[in-house]
Amino acid sequence: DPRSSTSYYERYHSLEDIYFWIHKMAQDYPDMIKVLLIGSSFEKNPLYVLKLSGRQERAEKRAMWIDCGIHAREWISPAFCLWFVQYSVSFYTQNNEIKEILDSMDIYVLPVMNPDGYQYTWTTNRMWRKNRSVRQDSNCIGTDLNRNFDANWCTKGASPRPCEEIYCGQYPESEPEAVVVANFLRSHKDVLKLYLSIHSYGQMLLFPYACSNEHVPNHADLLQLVEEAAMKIKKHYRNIYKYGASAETIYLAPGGSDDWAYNLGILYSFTFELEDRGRYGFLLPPSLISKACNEALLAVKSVALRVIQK
Ligand code: ING
Ligand code: ZN
Repeated sequence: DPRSSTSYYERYHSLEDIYFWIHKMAQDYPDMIKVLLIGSSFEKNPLYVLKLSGRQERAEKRAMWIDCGIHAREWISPAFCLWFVQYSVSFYTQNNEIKEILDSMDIYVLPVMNPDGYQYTWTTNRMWRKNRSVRQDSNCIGTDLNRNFDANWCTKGASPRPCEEIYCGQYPESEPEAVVVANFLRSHKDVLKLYLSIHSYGQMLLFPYACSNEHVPNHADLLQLVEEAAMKIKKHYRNIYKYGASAETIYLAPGGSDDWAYNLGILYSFTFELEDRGRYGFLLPPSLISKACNEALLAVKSVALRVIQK
């Protein structure tokens, strides 16, 4: 069993390995983990969600969502989803914070939202970002899934040209991966209180809007949550994370999943950009996985606990 070595989570894993891990985790923790097949990618790779639940059943249980691997080359992102699931099930009894979170909210984790692209970064091109969808009217492949959601779709900060890295697709939700996620979020919107999307790199804790320079109505509230999370990271890991509304902290980016989730009514919606700040960029070495994941874990727990208190 590869997972009996603690270093399983300090390495990157192929898509095939991750699929194996998903089923093994569900077998090993049948009381806390259910596997949901929510759809499939352009190349028909399955999109699995792990539903994590605490052992204490409470009435009126809310839920949160975490997706990883929207962008193929951001390998630390799926590594974080694996790290998070493992942490949740193995520290549930020992860590009061994760217990409180899991007893209050079901956690839906999508470890690899862009499986085709992720696989392609393992076999062919390590720096691939988009999915791998093919169009009849262009030789270029792939749509940026984080420009394909219906939030000021394909305005400034996205491109209508299929050969570009930030290609928005033919229309909002033209891509199977985006539709599958959007449908899942739509059908669970009454229970979902928190949406998290994990990217790299840049060390930033971001919230809507990315698609406009407007401030959202609960801007101050969201700012307070990410400021607190960034302070905790600074204190525990002596590392600096920027935080704020995406458009003013990183750049204008229409069609992103967190803006769309926010507009759907999930008013605590975030995108976290994990380590680093550019030294290794997307090629973060395995020896830095644990620090990157522990920082992100601290931020996720901090934000989730605040949302529970609301
Ligand atoms: N960054 C994100 C991107 O898709 C972002 C930034 C955040 C866009 C929130 C939209 C919404 O460009 C990376 N690294 O992918
Ligand atoms: Zn990204």
